Amino acid sequence: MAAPCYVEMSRCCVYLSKFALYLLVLLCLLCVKHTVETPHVVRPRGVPLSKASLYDPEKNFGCLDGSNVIPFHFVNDDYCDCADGSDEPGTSACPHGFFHCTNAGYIPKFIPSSRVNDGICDCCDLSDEYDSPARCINDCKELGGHRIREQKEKLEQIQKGFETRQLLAKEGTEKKKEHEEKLEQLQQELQELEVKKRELEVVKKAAEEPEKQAKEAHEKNWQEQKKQKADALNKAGAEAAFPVLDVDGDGIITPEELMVRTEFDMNDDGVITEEELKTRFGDEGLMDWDLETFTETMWYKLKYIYQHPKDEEAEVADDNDKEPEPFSPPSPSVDVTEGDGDGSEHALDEEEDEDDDDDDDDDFLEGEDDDEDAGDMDDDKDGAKDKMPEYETETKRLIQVANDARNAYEEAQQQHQTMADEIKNLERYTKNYYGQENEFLQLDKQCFEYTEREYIYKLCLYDKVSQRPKAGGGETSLGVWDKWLGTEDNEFDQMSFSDGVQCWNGPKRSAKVMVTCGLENQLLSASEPNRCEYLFTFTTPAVCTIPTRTPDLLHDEL
Ligand code: MAN
Repeated sequence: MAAPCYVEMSRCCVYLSKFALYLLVLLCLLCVKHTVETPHVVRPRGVPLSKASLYDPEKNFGCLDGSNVIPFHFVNDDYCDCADGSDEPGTSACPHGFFHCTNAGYIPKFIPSSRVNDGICDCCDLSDEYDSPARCINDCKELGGHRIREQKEKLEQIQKGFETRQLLAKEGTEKKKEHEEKLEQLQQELQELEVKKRELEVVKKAAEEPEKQAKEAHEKNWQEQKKQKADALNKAGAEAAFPVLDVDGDGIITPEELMVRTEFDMNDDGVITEEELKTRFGDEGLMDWDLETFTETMWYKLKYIYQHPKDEEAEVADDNDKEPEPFSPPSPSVDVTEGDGDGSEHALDEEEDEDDDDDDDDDFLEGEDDDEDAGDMDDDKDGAKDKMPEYETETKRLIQVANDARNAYEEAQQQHQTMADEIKNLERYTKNYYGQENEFLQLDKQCFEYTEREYIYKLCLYDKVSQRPKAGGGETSLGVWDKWLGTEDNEFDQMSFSDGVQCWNGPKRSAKVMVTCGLENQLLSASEPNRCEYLFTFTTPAVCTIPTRTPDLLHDEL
């Protein structure tokens, strides 16, 4: 590169007298091309404004790294005297030096000294190519204008985001207050409800005891009636069968008389042996019976096999091939369903039995025939399942009182549960941190999705993060809400979610969400930088703050 005239002059200065030196330096200072960078602050070429004071033409120059002290006219003489290149800020003489472009109207910058006058314009103000054939246009103003427009747009965005954040904060604070008041009120009500619930439980227990007793008494009475009825039916059956079986009419049924009954013939050979009687009826089959003992004992064994003559006739008329039907005794002469005369019990009615599937609600008021036992077999045989009579008026009243007490208690219990759930839900607003001004409260539990190549990711703030395959399939938990991971400058820098589904042969899944200012709440990206560790970016106006410093370029360096 051709050395400029001032360099030659500088080199000569070394050999001239002190006077001549100062004179020359003065002349050099007058050379605009050599030293004056801007009309405002005089400083050697390539020196930034911030370091101008270190280059005092009235003094020797101390290399900025302290490596040397040289006469000031050695500065920018195209000869490298300082190890850090600070004596040659405006030439390419020093390998480690830097040239500063002021780039008035745009961004000032440093370039390596080697790029000075290398034929390529690195500075938009062209100051790096002051002695080169490079033909460039100074476009600093245009670039600066463009940048200012960009900065303004950015500022407007930040301003808008900040306004939304202020709105979020306002609404969040109102909501928080609302939640706190509601929580306090519900906690108070819950205490009152607990007292009420305990009282209602006492009332319920007090009402259930007499109800239980009355129902048990009623049921006991009913069981007794059923037994009486069964006994009566049994007696009637025995009395009807006895004269038939007592063939000689002497008042005693003997084994020989039983042997004439074909229905007792086990092997259908027409002959009934003692052995057959014994097999059918045990030892009793070989004993003699009068009416009383027959009714009490033998009839029970015999009645299911015995065929009354009337039945036999009907059978013959009906169908000879049919299997013999068991004996149906005539109805007892005593109407056992009759109550104690106060009209509170209703007569048994087969039709009513068909309504056995009464509503549960009525079960308290109407008896249920759910207690059939062996003693009721007579009834069963007839298909006449008796239904327990209605409860008496007083019992009904006691049941009603107990029902009301139960309902009131259950209602209080239900209210208690609902209230406890609501309290639990509201308590999360006191546990979670939504910011000094509650700017994040409105985002609580709000969910956002991001779809990438393989998965659909879902982020629910203060709740969970999950992943589900795009092709279909279940959700995998990538973590539940853990905490904010803040920095000194930004408490809402990242969200942390942990304790997700365990990775096969690996850790439990976890996720971090980087949060930045944006006009919309939006999940912008999702990735898995390490296996089962997920990274998201999320924008929200909730973190948009007005910068304390306006962007640099709005203030150009003088
Ligand atoms: C699933 C997904 C992936 C994860 C693997 C680990 O395929 O949850 O994100 O890397 O499991 O086995």
